[in-house]
Amino acid sequence: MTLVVAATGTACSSSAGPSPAPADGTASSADGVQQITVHAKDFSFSPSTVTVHPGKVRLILVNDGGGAPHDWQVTDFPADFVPLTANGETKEASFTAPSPGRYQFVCTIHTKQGMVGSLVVLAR
Ligand SMILES: [Cu+2]
Repeated sequence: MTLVVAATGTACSSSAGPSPAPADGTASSADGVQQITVHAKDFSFSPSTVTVHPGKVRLILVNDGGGAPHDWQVTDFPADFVPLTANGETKEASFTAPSPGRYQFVCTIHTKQGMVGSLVVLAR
């Protein structure tokens, strides 16, 4: 009989496991990429404040209705943006969150209607 010894070291996962999607705008993390979903409805974002840490972020925009298309763009640093997303559609963009601070994001075609929000980057 051969005694099989696990050769992979500890079986301990370095991951704390998937955290449930927070409702407060704090990004969850998968494969080292922070992921956050922002809903656009009528002329507002929900959540209107998104909290991340420096590093890669995948931003998913869901248009929940109200008729108008919406996009999502950070205005305070260069970043990929989510292009116009029609009613019922979901689109995404990835960008790298910069040093800690508070940055603004907008729907570029509805900024005047107050369709703005805050991207808060916390220190690691
Ligand atoms: Cu909009």
